[in-house]
Order: sequence, then C-alpha cells, then structure tokens
Amino acid sequence: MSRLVVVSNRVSVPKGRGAAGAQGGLAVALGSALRESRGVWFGWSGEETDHFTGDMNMQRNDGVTTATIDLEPQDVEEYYNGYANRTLWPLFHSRIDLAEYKTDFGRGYERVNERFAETLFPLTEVDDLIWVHDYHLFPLGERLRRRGAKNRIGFFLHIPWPPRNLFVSLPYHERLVRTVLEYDLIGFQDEESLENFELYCQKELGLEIGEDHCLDYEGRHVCLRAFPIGIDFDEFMEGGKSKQAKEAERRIRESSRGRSVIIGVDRLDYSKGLPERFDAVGRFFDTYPERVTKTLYVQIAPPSRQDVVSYQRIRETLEQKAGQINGAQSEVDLVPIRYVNRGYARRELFGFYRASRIGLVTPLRDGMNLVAKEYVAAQDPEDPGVLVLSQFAGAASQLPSALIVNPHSEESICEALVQAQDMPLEERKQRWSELMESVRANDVEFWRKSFVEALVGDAAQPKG
Ligand code: ADQ
Repeated sequence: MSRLVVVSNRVSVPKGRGAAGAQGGLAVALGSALRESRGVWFGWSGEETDHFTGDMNMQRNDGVTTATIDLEPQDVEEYYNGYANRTLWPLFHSRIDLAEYKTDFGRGYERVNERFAETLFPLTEVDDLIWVHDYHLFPLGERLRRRGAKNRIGFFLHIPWPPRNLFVSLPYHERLVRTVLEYDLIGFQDEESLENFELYCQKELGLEIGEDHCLDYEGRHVCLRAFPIGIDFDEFMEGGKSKQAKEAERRIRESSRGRSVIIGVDRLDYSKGLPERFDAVGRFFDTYPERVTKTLYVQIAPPSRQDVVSYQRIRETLEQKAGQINGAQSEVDLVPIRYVNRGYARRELFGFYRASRIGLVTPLRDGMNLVAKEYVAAQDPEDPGVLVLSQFAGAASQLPSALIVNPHSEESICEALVQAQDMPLEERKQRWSELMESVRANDVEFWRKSFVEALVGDAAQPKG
C-alpha cells in the first residue's frame, strides 16, 4: 500500500472516529486513510510569520502526521484573501461581477504554491500517492513535477468548474489549465463541472478527449472524472444518538411550540443564495398570512472570510432583510425568523435538522452542498421532513427526490414551501427513503476510496 500524502490549504488535525465533533467531515474521512497508509497531511497552519523560512511544524495525532507551514502576511493577503477568495471563488461560482483580477494576487498565488512545493517535495517519497485539494492549489502539481516528482498526483476540486465563456475572463486562464493538466487524475463534484472543463480543453486548447474521459497531454495520460463527495455517514449517525443531538432537537421542538420549522444552515457566503432565500421567505409570509403563526424559519449562518469586503456586505444585507421581515410579521409573542450568526457542532446540527419539517438549501451555485445530505440523514424515518434543494447545487443531480427549486425565483421557493408543508406522510416517506439511499451509498468513504482507487488504478495503464 502506497503512503498517502494529502495537501490542502488548511490542515485540520484528525482526532479519530467518535471524537466530539468540531472537525470537518473531510478530516474524519481522510484521517482513516492517512492512518492506514501512515500518511501525511500537509498545508498552511493558518498562522503568519514575518519571514517565510520553510520550517515545518510536524505533529503526530492519533496515528496521523500533519506538517504545516506559516505564511507571511503578504502571502495571506495575496494568495488566500486575494487570488483564492477574491478571484477564483467568485469566478468559479459564476459571480464575475465580484471577481477581482489583480496582478499582485496572481503573483502571490504563484509564490505560495511554489512555497508549498519547495517544502513538500523533500518530504515525499517516490511511490507516495499525492492528493491535492481545491482551488487554492491548482499549480502545485506542476510545481512538484518541475522539481522532479514522478509520483501519481491527483487533484480534487470541491467547488464547481465554471462554464467556458465565464472562465475565459480570467487573465492567463490557459496557463492555469495547463498546470491543472499536470495531474494524473482530476476529480470534479459532478458531470456539469467535468463537461465544462472538457469543453474548455477541446475548444480553447484543441485537445482530444477520449470517451473514457482521458487524454494524452505532453507525453502523459491524464484522466478526468466526477467523484461526488458525501458526508461521513456512520460518524454523523453515531453523533445523532448523542446527548448533544437530543438536547438540540428538544430546544427547537419546545421553543417552536408546534410551528412547522424551516431550517437553513450555511456558511455566510454570497454563493449560498441567502438574500434571495430571505426574500422568498418574506414573500411566503406576505402571500400566505395564515401560515405566519404556523411557521418558524431558523437560519444558522456563521460569518466566514471576514477580511473580504463582499462578505462584510452580505452580512449587512441579511441583517437588514431579517429585521425587515420580522418587523413586518412579528407579534408581541411571535417572531417568524430566527437568524443566528454562529456555528454549531455537527451533533447539534443533527438535532436541529431532525426537529425541522423543511430543510431549505438554495445556493445559487455550490460544488456539492453537504448540508442537504446531512438534513436527509438526520430525519426520523417514521415522520421525515422535506428537503427543498436548489437546482444549482451539485447535490441536486444526486438527490432528485427532493423538491428541486430555482433559487433565483421567489415563486419557485414559495411554491415548494407550501408543497412541503402540505405534503402527506406517505409521500414524505417515499421521497425520503429514495434520498436516504443515495446519501448512505455515496458517503465520504465511498468518495475517498473511488478517488484513491482511480488514482492508483490508472497507474496500470500505459503512459502516453
Ligand atoms: P462549503 O461551502 O463550506 O464547502 P457545505 O458542503 O455546505 O459547504 O458545508 C460543509 C460543512 O460545513 C457541512 O458539513 C456543514 O455541516 C458545515 N456547516 C455549514 N454551515 C454550518 C453552520 N452554520 N454551523 C456549523 N457547521 C456548518 C465546500 C463546497 C461545497 C462542498 C464542500 C465539500 O463549497 O459545495 O460540498 O466543500 O466538498
């Protein structure tokens, strides 16, 4: 078994299965694979240093080695806040109106990827499998190759790959894609992203791609595939049995006093469609005044990326909208929207989801969206709630039994809310069991195994 080397922007220290859960699902999923292969997880510590030295902080926790580096303030500004979060994130979520194309950002991005390569390369061994994650690190594979890495190197993109006509607005787009083609395996969340990438390669670079989604590029065999990510199903379900989960469920049930609860759980990010969702809920209350006293909308949205102006703006917008709707609809003893700016442990989320009749997930663009899958997994099989899901989340193609909506359309969301509130038990059970089957089968372990097997498996094929 080859050793697995995982690289991502940030490293979260895996604590092992069953550990109380502030850690991400990815940490749990990759943690077991890293443990089994005595692997290493490499990335930025999240800390800053005056002068980059390339010194690594190596730690071993529960059988997993993590290696992290500190970055200079200018790196963080240009690479992380800049190119990653102000250029690529908006562009890849089809928000070119928010994408900033600044030369300094591009330079910082290249510099940090070089720093990653410079420190990581001496750590690697010839037969390590290297798995690079996400848009922060597109050029890393190429940087490692330049230093002589002959390893199998895979890349997985957690966010959507944008349509070609938007992507070409990125200065030096061709250079970026050519660096991506240095990986042996490139994974996307869904078929649409895969198609967008393929179309770009065919039309802009004149490359031929086989029916097996592989191509020969500069003497190497490169494969492209969709690997839809899932939740850590077993861990999530185990957490659902905890005291924390039960207590969280009780809090919502008791305080909602029989009202039908709609829940939204999102990072505070413009890609998640929150202002549009608030408007749709406002319209729902305006259109169906008799439902106001029977409904409670709980939106949990912890702030993220606070250093970026567009994130500060969206926060203000939402505070305003929540205030307006509550101002118009509240009674002295009733407030229809609870808008909460903090995160909760996954176990508590389980309880919140379970107490809610409707899971409202309406991103304008989303690579996958794991909240949709968590909502399904948390339901009571005897009395399950209804998932209302945006057609623009990667999860939509995996969860067609949800009520699929257009997140830009207030009517579409409103109608789905009415349909969900009025849905008979039999239909709810039928839809839920179809959704649950997909969530269970396509869990994060399946995702990880499929990717790693494809990365190893393709090695058996003759090159170029
Ligand atoms: P995110 O944009 O962060 O991830 P998402 O998949 O919805 O989006 O959430 C990831 C995790 O964060 C979920 O497990 C969820 O429980 C947790 N989370 C979200 N809001 C929370 C809150 N308010 N409190 C506590 N926890 C919260 C990116 C891509 C997604 C893709 C994932 C994984 O943007 O499309 O699904 O990576 O690949």
